[in-house]
Amino acid sequence: MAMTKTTKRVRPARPDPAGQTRTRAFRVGFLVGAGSGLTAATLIAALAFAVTDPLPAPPPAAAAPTPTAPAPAGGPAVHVSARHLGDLKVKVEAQVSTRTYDPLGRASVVMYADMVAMPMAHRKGPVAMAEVPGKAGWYAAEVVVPMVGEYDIQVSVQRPIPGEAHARVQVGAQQQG
Ligand SMILES: [Cu+2]
Repeated sequence: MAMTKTTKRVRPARPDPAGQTRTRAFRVGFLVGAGSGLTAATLIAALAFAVTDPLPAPPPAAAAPTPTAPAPAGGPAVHVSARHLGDLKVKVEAQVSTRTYDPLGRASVVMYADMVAMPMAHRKGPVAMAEVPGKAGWYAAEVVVPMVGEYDIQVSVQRPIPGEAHARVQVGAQQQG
């Protein structure tokens, strides 16, 4: 029985969305205003401002997200461990948390198993991962792979914030009878 535990974090790079949206909204407001009059421009600009920036705007220099920010930039932190249970069975566990290390419950989490030596030949998944009772932010699933070998386990968080991580597991030969 082989046992592998690996962890990897994936943080999709994303530009500051709040700042960009605000700039774009103003640009649209000015463009429309030039064509249809000052009143419309004022209305649209005011509306865009109200929609994109309901909270008092922080100074532009404060680029770092604060704990009170409405939505954290970047995906969740995902830690994956995969364990060979015997025969061709693999148990996969994933710990999912926000960027501020709060457990992420009620997330939609799936996993895939792909043989490293035979990519995509008999990839399994998506297999839904269920929340582990009493362990906030933990998700688990069991999967039966078609043959012995090394597998790449991919865990994908779909909602509320997308993110993924991988782990490798060696599925050993079955015991001879
Ligand atoms: Cu194979």
